[in-house]
Amino acid sequence: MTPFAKRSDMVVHEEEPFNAETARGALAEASLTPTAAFFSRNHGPIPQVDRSAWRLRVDGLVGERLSLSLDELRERFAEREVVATLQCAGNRRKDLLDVRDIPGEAPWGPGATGTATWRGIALADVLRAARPHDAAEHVAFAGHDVSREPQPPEAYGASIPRRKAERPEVLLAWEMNGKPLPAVHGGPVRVVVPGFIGARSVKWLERIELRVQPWDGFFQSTAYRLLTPEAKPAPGAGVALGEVALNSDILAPDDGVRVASGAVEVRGYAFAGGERQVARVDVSTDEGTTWTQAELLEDRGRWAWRLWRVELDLGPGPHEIVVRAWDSAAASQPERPRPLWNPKGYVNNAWGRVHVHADA
Ligand SMILES: Nc1nc2c(c(=O)[nH]1)N[C@H]1C(S)=C(S)[C@@H](COP(=O)(O)O)O[C@H]1N2
Ligand SMILES: [Mo]
Repeated sequence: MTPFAKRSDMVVHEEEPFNAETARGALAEASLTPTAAFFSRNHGPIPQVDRSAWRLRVDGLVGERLSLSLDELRERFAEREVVATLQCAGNRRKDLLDVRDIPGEAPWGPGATGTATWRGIALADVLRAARPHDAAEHVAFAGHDVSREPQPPEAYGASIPRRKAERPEVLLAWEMNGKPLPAVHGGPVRVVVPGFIGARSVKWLERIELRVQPWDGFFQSTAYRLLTPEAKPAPGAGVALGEVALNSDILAPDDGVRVASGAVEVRGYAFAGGERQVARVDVSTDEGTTWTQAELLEDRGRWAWRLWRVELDLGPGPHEIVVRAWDSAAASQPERPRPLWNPKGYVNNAWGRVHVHADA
């Protein structure tokens, strides 16, 4: 049995702390990922937080410090719902590992991403009540769970720029897909930062701190930063990851399968990240010499990925199918993972690629 009420088709990378990704085929099934199939990325043990005793504190550079229970948050602030894609910066790391080893990081495949309906309140409304000082440029989130990755161990935390934190789409969420947020996804309350890497959507939220500088904990200062290939992770080294880079992948048919030759339906996702939108998705079976445009499926709003489909005519024999997306800034994806390799294995957004064999 897969723990945390997850489906048995999850790809479990680690039992403790629990780390599991969605199977490629399961992602292709629907534009909203069922909670039981949604990936879970944890840097420490899942804490059990008592809902009735839980309080959210807001402090740092504020005119008024707050300490609010779940009921008080519900009463004081208007509820909001956002459909948003979460994508881990380590999504598709496996293809970087195939280039060069990345010790200590799990070989996440295509399924460290998913899209859900999140319900709660706007972080912006809570910040307004705390009256931030003008000097506060960053909003930090401290979680309850303690990770043993940093030495000494520390509670998980992260921050986002205040200009993003004050946007209406950033939520303090207590529901996922219409149900109370499960503990494994950060219940009772987590942050959801649409358009940003998953690591900024802090689970088991306990405290919000308004700051001049970004959060100085390990997961903001040292992890989740894009380093040059030669660099070693160190506080402040490299680029702190925020907005998700444009990405797309093929979800069906699965890599390595046999299909019947003739008309083959190919499906996948594309996600633009930041405030950009998916503009076009192209699929090729000849290494990108010629391309076929895919049909973009249901639009779930500006913070959600687009699933897409295209029908290809595959003759008998082996085929390599590749995909690339274009976003509203006319940016596209790099062809190969090799030049993207970095010491922690983040942001692999090379063309999606599967190999299939068409039977006569
Ligand atoms: N408190 C806390 N928040 C966290 C994490 C964590 O380990 N602890 N992992 C982060 C990372 S790296 C990702 S990708 C997302 C994953 O969210 P999920 O487990 O709900 O899919 O949560 C983020 N928030
Ligand atoms: Mo992540």
